[in-house]
Amino acid sequence: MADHITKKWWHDKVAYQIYPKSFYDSNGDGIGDLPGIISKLDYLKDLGVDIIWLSPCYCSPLADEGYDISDYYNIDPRFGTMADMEKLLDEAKERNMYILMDLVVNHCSDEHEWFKKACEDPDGKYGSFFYLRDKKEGEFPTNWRSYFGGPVWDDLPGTNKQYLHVFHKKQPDLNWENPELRKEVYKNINWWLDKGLGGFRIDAIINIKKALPLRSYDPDRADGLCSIQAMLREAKGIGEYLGEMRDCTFKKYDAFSVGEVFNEKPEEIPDFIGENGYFSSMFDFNETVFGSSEKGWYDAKPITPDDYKRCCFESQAKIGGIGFLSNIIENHDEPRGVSRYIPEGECFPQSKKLLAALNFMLRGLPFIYQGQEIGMENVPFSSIDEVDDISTLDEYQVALNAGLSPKDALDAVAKYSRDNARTPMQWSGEANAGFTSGTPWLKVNPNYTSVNAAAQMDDPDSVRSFYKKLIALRKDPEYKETIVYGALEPVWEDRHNLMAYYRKGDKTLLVIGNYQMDTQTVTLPAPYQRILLNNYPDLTENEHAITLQAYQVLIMEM
Ligand code: TEU
Ligand code: CA
Repeated sequence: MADHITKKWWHDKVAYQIYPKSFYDSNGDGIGDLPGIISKLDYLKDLGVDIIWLSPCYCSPLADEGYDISDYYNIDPRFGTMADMEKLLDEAKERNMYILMDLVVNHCSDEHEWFKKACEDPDGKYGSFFYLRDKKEGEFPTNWRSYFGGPVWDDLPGTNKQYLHVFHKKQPDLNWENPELRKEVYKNINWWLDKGLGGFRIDAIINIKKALPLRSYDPDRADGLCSIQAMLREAKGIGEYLGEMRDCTFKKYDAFSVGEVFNEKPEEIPDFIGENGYFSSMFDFNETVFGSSEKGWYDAKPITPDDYKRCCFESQAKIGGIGFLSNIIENHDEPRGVSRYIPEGECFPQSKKLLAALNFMLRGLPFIYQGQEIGMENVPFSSIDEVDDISTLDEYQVALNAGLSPKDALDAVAKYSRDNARTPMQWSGEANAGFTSGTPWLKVNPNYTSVNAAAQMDDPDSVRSFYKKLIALRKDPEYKETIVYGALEPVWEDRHNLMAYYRKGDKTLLVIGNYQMDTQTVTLPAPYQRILLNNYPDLTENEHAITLQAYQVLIMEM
């Protein structure tokens, strides 16, 4: 399998996502910042991290927490200065680490200079950087519903036109049909790569290609609007732009790029992440989108261990040896994975480690989201007033409109709120979880007294220590080739609450997890040679039969 793949510098790496606002606050203003990140590089190095993806820290009004950029060439003063960014790049390099920034170019902020100029002269150069349409009374140009609720059209201030925003109204969509706009984007990417960036995570990129001419689709809710998906299903030819972007930027630098790609068709996978694909990798969202409903979060169906297994194996089969998925348990848009993928009431260190091992050993690039390595959990929200995230606020309203009581609406959206992942990183059991000496911008999860990094650093049985062992195993010269390049082969697929697979390269490894509280006995097809990792101190064996304890997970060499 490895034979036909050209080896790349990033294949054997381990990545870690930082949400700067919530990682570590160095100056007591309650907001995480770049100097804070620099001061924690050794913590990440100790864990074994190679690549760090920073969620946006460019100048931004923070309407969508930085995913609304008003200046692509500067750091927002709340996060630090360009000198801090340069220092971060230097310090990372010294530790053989790579920094990725977030490339948010489906849209910019309505406070970006381009947008201001478009308002001043909608028929001029910058007007054509956006999607503008003449305003008609009582009718929008199309009936699309924004991802954050409401119509995608708003008045272009000071004009008789309207502009398109598939996300928030402070995030006007950029017009990728315009070669001048594309040139500006590539210029910016190269400017950052010249500074020594390792690459980019590429935000919401499937949205850059609109089906033209823009038109309405059948409404799918009582609001008379339709999901953006209806339009995206019809949009053809995104590859032209993505290929051009690759050739004008990443390729020249051998940079790493990971795309936020949803809904790719199986036949498109080689174009996206094959040899000379548009991106080095793309995220696997099969597990995160499972159970989602067209109606909204309130109607989503929870995922069971068997569903989780099926989703992982489906993605693995789809990609095969074509390229490398980036595997996640959570990110800044999702609830905490341990609260989502482990049935309610069963979240404890062993089950957290099981989830870690099952995900980490999949073929692909492991991405860890800040706090995942210490087993951070969802937040117990007691009021919608505690929520900051615009997406959750919208979904709460959708739930109320559907007739849910305020309490039921809160319970329903709390499970999926993006704020679950955005509470401050829990560094210690001290005030504010050691995140800030001031008042944190978002309430700290009250469980920080028991779940925090300080308590786990020197405990060999902690969740963090388990992650550290998983990372070390991936880098072990004995097993690296197999873990990075080896094929994945599911076993006992139909067994309830058992997730097991082989990784086959120059070695054969068996990963096996008992995804439940009850014990489960499995007869191994052959004796194993050794156990490489076990989340329990021992293993119950009888000839070839092993009996797994509650949420016991093993990595064995066969
Ligand atoms: O997310 C894109 C996206 O489509 C979603 O993840 C989803 O619609 C949203 O999270 C609904 O809750 C990216 C970023 O990851 C996200 O943080 C930004 O808000 C969004 O793009 C806009 O830039
Ligand atoms: Ca700060």
